[in-house]
Amino acid sequence: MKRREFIQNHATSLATIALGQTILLTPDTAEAGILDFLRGTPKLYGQRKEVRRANGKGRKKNDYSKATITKGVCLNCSTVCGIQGYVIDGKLVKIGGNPEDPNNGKSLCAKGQSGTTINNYADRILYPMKRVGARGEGKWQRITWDEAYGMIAPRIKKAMDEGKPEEVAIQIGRSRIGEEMTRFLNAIGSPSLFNHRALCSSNKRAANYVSLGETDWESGDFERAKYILNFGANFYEAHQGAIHAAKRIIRGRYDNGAKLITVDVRMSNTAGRSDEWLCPRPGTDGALALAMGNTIITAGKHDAKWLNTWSNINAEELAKWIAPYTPEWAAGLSGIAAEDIRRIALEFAAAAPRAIAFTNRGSGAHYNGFNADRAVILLNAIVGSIGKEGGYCYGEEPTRVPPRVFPQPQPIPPAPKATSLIENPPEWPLANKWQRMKVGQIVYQGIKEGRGKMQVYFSYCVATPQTWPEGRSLTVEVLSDEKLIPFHVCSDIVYSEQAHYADLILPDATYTERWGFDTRNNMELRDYVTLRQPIVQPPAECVSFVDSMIEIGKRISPETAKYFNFKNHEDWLRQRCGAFGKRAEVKGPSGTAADGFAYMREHGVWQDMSKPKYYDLYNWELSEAQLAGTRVEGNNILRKNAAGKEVIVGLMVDGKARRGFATPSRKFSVYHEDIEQAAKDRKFTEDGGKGMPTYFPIPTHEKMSEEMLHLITFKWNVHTQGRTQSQKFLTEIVHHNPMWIHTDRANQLGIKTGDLVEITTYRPHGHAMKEGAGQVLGKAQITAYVTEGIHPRTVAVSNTLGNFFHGRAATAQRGRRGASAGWDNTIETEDQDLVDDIWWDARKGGTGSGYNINAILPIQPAPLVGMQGWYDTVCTLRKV
Ligand SMILES: Nc1nc2c(c(=O)[nH]1)N[C@H]1C(S)=C(S)[C@@H](COP(=O)(O)OP(=O)(O)OC[C@H]3O[C@@H](n4cnc5c(=O)[nH]c(N)nc54)[C@H](O)[C@@H]3O)O[C@H]1N2
Ligand SMILES: Nc1nc2c(c(=O)[nH]1)N[C@H]1C(S)=C(S)[C@@H](COP(=O)(O)OP(=O)(O)OC[C@H]3O[C@@H](n4cnc5c(=O)[nH]c(N)nc54)[C@H](O)[C@@H]3O)O[C@H]1N2
Ligand code: SF4
Ligand SMILES: [Mo]
Repeated sequence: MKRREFIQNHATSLATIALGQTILLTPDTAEAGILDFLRGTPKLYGQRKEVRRANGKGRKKNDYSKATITKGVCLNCSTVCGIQGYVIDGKLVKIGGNPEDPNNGKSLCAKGQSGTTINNYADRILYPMKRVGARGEGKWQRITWDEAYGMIAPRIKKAMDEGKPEEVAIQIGRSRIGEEMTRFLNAIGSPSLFNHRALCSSNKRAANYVSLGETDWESGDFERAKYILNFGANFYEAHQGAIHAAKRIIRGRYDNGAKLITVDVRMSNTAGRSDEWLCPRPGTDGALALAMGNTIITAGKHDAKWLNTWSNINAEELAKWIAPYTPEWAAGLSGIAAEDIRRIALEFAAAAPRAIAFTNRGSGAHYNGFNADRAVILLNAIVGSIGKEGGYCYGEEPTRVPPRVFPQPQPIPPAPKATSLIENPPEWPLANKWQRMKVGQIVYQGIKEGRGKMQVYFSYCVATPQTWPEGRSLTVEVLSDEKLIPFHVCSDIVYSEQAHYADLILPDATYTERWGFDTRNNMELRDYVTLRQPIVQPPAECVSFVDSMIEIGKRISPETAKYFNFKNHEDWLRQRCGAFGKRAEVKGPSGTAADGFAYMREHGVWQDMSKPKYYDLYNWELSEAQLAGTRVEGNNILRKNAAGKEVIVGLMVDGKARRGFATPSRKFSVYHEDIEQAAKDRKFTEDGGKGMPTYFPIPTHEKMSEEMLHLITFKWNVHTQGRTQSQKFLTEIVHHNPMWIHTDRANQLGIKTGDLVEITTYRPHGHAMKEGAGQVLGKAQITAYVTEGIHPRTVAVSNTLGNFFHGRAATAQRGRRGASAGWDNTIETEDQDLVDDIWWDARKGGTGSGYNINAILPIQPAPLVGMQGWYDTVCTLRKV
């Protein structure tokens, strides 16, 4: 085949590839808009020329009374809403909320409803494929699953035989199969699970663990709150519990008269729907929170009794320590008037305990974000709203499927003995302290520097060239290098940014075609577990990645096979329902795993009603059974020796044995010894070295010249990172992401909406990653959107768009999929919308597929915890 013919086939003919046939899947000249962007000269802001055939002529209306309804779990974002799918004639035609789901009930967002487009997606990968050209050239050959497994299992065995199991690694994004991944890697003996948490929310998670001891996530009792103080969560559009929080906050506001204050550097949809919007300078949320705490304590409106009983720093000590953080001091840093800081702080205190101060990535995705989030959580302690009705609540281990109810099948592989400097980099001692959060953004740097070798590198549910900082430079450089990554197996559902750099592509089942248990924090303050089950069967040769892992595990060696003693993922989950089948609420006829599994299939969810709601969890009295064998030692702490291990079980308060917080002091931790120690070990002095929540300026911001601006990113309501761009209805709504710039700065620079602007970004200053500080990282040209709705010193570009791959909707490539042999008729033959209606195609006068700003965002892990300081980037602008 000549190159030209390959190009004609292009990515659009993926579904039609025959066994043994070769295909070229690389961006061609047709995608000039995108390639131009890479070279820094994108097409200008185009106009929509052709009108969509919007009348829906010839489309059949669905009769939902004829539909089969199956429960499942959405995964178009990490909120994991319970869903029910409506299937007519074997096709998933509609997705609604699972009314039994305690978190979202019947509510779903637009992305959730778009889930019907991913199964019949005409640009989907349907067969295993191996690379036949050079890495990244895009030349693929269809192979059988047997061949694919035959390429993987012996390579893993070789690494194990050489005593280097850590050289088998899995890179994951929003996966929701953590337990399955862990079993697979533990069976091999590898610790190398590289996850996304440092790119996502590890500062917030660490702040919750430090303060509360047992959870990474709060479950604010929003519905009953009177005052909601939101530091940088955009829950009307994004947030890990978007629907869950938003619907309760709406009820709180409209049924309960709650006031909502949003701190954001940009007029997000959440800020716009709040009673007040505070727009500080980026990275100063921690200063605001501390000054609010100062105001409350100075005015004597704090809950001294709560602090003296439950905090490891009493009210008097706290008052002394917080004294320097005055509203005037915070006003100087943030630009928010001291009188507003005072007023809001006192309103917050007056509403307590029905008052919640909480965070998300706006406060957390910074160099000082761990401390900012600790300071915000502290506000709840100061007013005594922790665990109270209408306050800052949380549950026990809310983000794990409870093993007491759904135990893993035996034998369970032991934790690996091997270690990996990439998985656990010593520069960030708090990254893996409470939870394996890792420092995902330095994985490629680590591989490049030879901190760890890779023999087999899996990627799953991740699109690092798109979603990681320096995604188009360092990330692609390492992914392309066959010496650094000799064998890359990518599991995906479409030919993605990640798949393009693989050696083997495994076509996965989508979240409406596969199995899994899932859970997250429950806003109803009870443990709950959901079941993801196939609503429809996967098309062609798509296989759920967990089933592939089981098959690989069985093929490596008898030693690994023994840990995969089940037929498939479905069987594995059924086996986990043994104890569950005996529970009273299941009421099965046989009291077996089959009954438990049938219950989960029918309801899609189980909620533990046997315990009270988790209000005042720390104040729960210990039962006789829990008290057995305990002794009281130093600071009223209850300890016991359980199977040779010393454990802390509670706290004596006013002569009663209470559960307390799961911290070393058994109290809410304002101070934390692990932080003090970690800072000392790493010679990190900027936080004052006292283990207390504090504010310190972001070094990169300290060094900004007058012409420099903050560059932040944000999430769209209809898109999720690297996952939704291929979904035509969502991409039809949002496919363009111009740079927001404030009117004043735009006027200064002579920039109008629609003008082309060149952004230059710079490498950060600061602890642990010092190389090249202050140097230019990259340049990109992008169109401007002038607005009052952003901080005057800040520009903002949404992440998510600017795809090179992911099919026609994502790359804005209108036209036919090439026809060739091997078409599988179990899926739709062609999608006319993709053929005719991609009106945003730049070649037809549209705006194209947008910009991938991650190409020019620097890697910048925060001190100690290692979270990516996404919103610390600085830039300069030039009108083109
Ligand atoms: N600039 C900037 N960058 C960011 C962020 C930001 O705010 N700003 N946010 C960060 C955050 S919070 C996160 S969590 C990360 C997430 O980053 P990623 O984990 O990379 O993104 P996802 O969207 O979760 O995953 C995208 C990939 O999963 C594939 N996929 C989708 N469904 C399936 C499936 O069923 N099976 C398989 N095997 N693959 C599937 C998609 O095709 C795509 O290739 O991005 C980070 N990147
Ligand atoms: N629609 C949609 N929903 C999603 C996702 C998605 O991609 N799209 N992703 C899911 C995932 S993985 C995650 S982690 C969550 C993230 O959910 P969120 O944290 O709610 O969303 P982000 O857009 O990452 O950041 C929130 C806000 O921070 C603001 N911000 C930037 N700098 C600052 C600052 O210094 N201070 C303050 N106060 N605000 C600042 C931005 O303008 C933005 O509006 O969303 C989840 N849900
Ligand atoms: S918030 Fe939307 S996309 Fe996210 S899980 Fe829920 S319905 Fe799905
Ligand atoms: Mo995330």
